[in-house]
Amino acid sequence: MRGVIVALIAGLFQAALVLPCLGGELVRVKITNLAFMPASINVHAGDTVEWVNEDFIDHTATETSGDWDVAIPAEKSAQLTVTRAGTFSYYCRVHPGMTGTVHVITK
Ligand SMILES: [Cu+2]
Repeated sequence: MRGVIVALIAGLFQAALVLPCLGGELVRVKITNLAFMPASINVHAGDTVEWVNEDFIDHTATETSGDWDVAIPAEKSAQLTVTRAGTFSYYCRVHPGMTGTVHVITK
């Protein structure tokens, strides 16, 4: 019994340590008809951006200065957790006319 209580307390303590890291929100960007919707989003550092590709073709979300490059296969979604504050412009490598911006502010 005592072992169970110790394990419980240890579990709670661990959760308290881990939870602040999981506090980020999920912010969705839809891709439809060769466009990021919305094209511009505001998020907090620690949030996760999820691109949901509703097109039948592959896209990417490629940061202009090479900070990140996310492949988003046809009819699939892909996620990126942003950690650094700043304004990040991105485009699709396959369709350079597709552009978007992620504004990341600190919490
Ligand atoms: Cu594309």
